[in-house]
Amino acid sequence: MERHISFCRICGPLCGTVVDVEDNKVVRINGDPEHPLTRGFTCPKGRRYGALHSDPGRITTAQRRRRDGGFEPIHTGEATLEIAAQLHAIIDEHGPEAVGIFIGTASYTATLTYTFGGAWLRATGSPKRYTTNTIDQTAKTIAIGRMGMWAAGQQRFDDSDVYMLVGTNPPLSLQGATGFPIHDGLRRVDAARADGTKVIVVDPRRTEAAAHADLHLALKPGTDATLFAGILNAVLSANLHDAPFCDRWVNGLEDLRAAVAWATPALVGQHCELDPDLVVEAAHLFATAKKGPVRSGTGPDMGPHANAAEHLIQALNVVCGRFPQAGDIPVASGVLSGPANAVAMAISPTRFWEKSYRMRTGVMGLGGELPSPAMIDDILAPGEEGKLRALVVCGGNPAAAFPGQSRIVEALEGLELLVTVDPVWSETAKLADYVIGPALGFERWDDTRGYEHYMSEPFAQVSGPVIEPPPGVIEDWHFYWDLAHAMGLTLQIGKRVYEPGAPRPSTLEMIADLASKGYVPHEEVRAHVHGKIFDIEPDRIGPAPEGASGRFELFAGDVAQDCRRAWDAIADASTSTPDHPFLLIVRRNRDSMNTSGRRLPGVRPFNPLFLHPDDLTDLGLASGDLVDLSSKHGATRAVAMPDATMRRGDASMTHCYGGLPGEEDDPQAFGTNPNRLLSIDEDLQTISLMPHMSAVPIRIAPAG
Ligand SMILES: Nc1nc2c(c(=O)[nH]1)N[C@H]1C(S)=C(S)[C@@H](COP(=O)(O)OP(=O)(O)OC[C@H]3O[C@@H](n4cnc5c(=O)[nH]c(N)nc54)[C@H](O)[C@@H]3O)O[C@H]1N2
Ligand SMILES: Nc1nc2c(c(=O)[nH]1)N[C@H]1C(S)=C(S)[C@@H](COP(=O)(O)OP(=O)(O)OC[C@H]3O[C@@H](n4cnc5c(=O)[nH]c(N)nc54)[C@H](O)[C@@H]3O)O[C@H]1N2
Ligand code: SF4
Ligand SMILES: [Mo]
Repeated sequence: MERHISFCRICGPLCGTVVDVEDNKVVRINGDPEHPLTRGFTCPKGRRYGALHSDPGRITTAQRRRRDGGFEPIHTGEATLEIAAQLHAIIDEHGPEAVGIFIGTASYTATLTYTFGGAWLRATGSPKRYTTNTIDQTAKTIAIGRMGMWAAGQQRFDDSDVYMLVGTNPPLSLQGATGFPIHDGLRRVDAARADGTKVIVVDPRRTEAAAHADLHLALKPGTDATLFAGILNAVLSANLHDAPFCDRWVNGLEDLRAAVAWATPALVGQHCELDPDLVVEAAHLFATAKKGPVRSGTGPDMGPHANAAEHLIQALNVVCGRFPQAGDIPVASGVLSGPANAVAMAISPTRFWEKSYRMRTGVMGLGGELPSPAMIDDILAPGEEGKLRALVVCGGNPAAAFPGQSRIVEALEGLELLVTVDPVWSETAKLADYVIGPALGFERWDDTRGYEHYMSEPFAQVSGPVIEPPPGVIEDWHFYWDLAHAMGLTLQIGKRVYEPGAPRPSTLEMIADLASKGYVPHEEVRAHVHGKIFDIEPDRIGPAPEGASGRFELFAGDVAQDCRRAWDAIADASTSTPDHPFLLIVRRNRDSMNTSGRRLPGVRPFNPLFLHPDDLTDLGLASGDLVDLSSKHGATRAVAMPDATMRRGDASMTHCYGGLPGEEDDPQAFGTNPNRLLSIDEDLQTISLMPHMSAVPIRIAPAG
């Protein structure tokens, strides 16, 4: 048996692992106690990641769809040539807009995939770049586009004396984007609290984060836009905002003040189902602190009024001036990515979508990408000009992850060519014309550069293959490289230009090259197998250049309409209806990372519908009973279970379980896809087309 030190590639924390290998097979994975950040921690799916490598159902060579609908194995090189020829023919006949890419979640942990996927798409000349962003947290991007942003990013947790989290549960999702500590996070949070830092959590559920908070606002789901109007009103009417910051960097303070004046604690408490005193207490605790931001996750962004909610959440940071200043340490240490050259100044809103590519359906692009919900009509809407005909998916599973599952399935089936790069027979792979089997994490070189901005310390690690990949698989980025070569396309990454036929660098050479601006040489990082917190002094945030004229716009243009619509709807209590009395909200579980891991041996193969124990009893249900769920968009079946952290009247369930419509449905064996209760056509946000995915009215009944 050989023992290797490595790190897990399933999700953002990139936990340190000790990997035992026998006969080229991973037989055991334990947490690496010498990893300076994760110190021995792993989660259930991480400990079973080895099983994915040796899964008998793994796609170990390319697969091609036969005329009869089944698949046949094909040499990966041959498949690539056939795909290249078909893409070439489609572009020749219809132009580059006919081809597109969908970048899924697993494109991020393979260090080179995202970069090369983007380079390949650019080389085709196509603007059709779809990502998960627009079924995740686009309201943040829209808020930036309408309000502006701070060039130096956000304040660090370690520098904060208050930290407010809205609709995110980092102790479980381990999503580092909120700046809340994810490595040994709860211990660090408790230590900071013992030192006086106040943590405020806004979440309908008493999550792990809420259980470690000083103040928990268990609001009614979908009412964040009203809660934050109330918090802003409480801050502004007590003049607790940062007036010098607002004078220097902010427009529209008086407009915002007037717009939220209606949001008294009493009204807000009533609409959000909260004690009015809590609203005032949260506002005062936040605004009277010296440093520390409000940061949010998927909860408010998947809600019915995401754009309004996220705008008002971000507005609280702006009015309280909660941004790092010259001399502060930036959030990201950048061991491998190098200095961020951040300066302390506002950047005015750009409404970038107005200058973006316009789709044939009239939908606006969002800078470098298109709203994923618009992909359905891009494929299916009548008319030939500008239509999407061929799609390459990598590290994603849109057939399971998109709201309104039957619509995405219909769209994917309407393509002339669907290619996916996936190690397993995902729902999307089952619909594809070609499936390419990729090398997995323990079979390739990766470094931590892509996730450095989530790490609170100047940490870096590089890890190489610990087992040989099956002969028929290729690395994700090799697929794009080979495809470009076969299509005669030149790949460009920064100043690097790779003509077709250029010798391909090794993965290690490539990742080292991309890290060449780092503070520490790649070889030096490599020498520390467990990874290391480097003793570097990252560049401090610089002062604003003289005459910096950027300003936030707090309440301009269509923001007012979005907010009024949200406030009116919440006041009408139209977030739940007599026909659909429960509100379905999102959550994550430890067993899976979206669809990744949900079928690994030893993890729970299904996603329960969690209810408050009293709601379960009132419905005449016991733990484990089957329930029929319905919404105004669709119906499905699930396994009900009690969860005392729930509010009464809410139901929560994680996503991306179940199979394709029409496949044998067995909620106990495969789980449930809540996307069948959602729509990708109705109740979309303005601009981003973000669907309504949380706080969704549903009916729950014992299975009949
Ligand atoms: N184990 C595991 N980890 C994951 C993932 C996974 O599938 N499994 N997925 C990864 C991905 S892709 C992402 S984007 C991140 C997401 O990371 P997070 O955003 O932290 O995800 P959640 O833990 O679901 O937290 C969302 C919270 O929002 C709350 N919520 C629901 N509706 C509302 C609402 O209307 N208002 C408010 N204020 N809160 C609400 C829910 O109760 C829940 O606690 O997690 C990543 N990490
Ligand atoms: N109802 C509901 N729907 C949701 C959400 C929700 O909260 N509720 N969350 C949304 C969010 S935040 C997101 S990000 C999306 C997720 O949407 P996607 O990113 O499309 O879904 P994943 O399941 O993460 O897709 C990962 C795929 O990559 C494959 N894979 C694993 N390892 C590798 C690898 O090394 N290389 C390659 N090429 N492939 C690999 C996996 O088998 C899987 O098929 O779902 C969204 N959908
Ligand atoms: S899957 Fe688990 S072990 Fe792997 S990086 Fe994520 S949290 Fe860590
Ligand atoms: Mo996500």
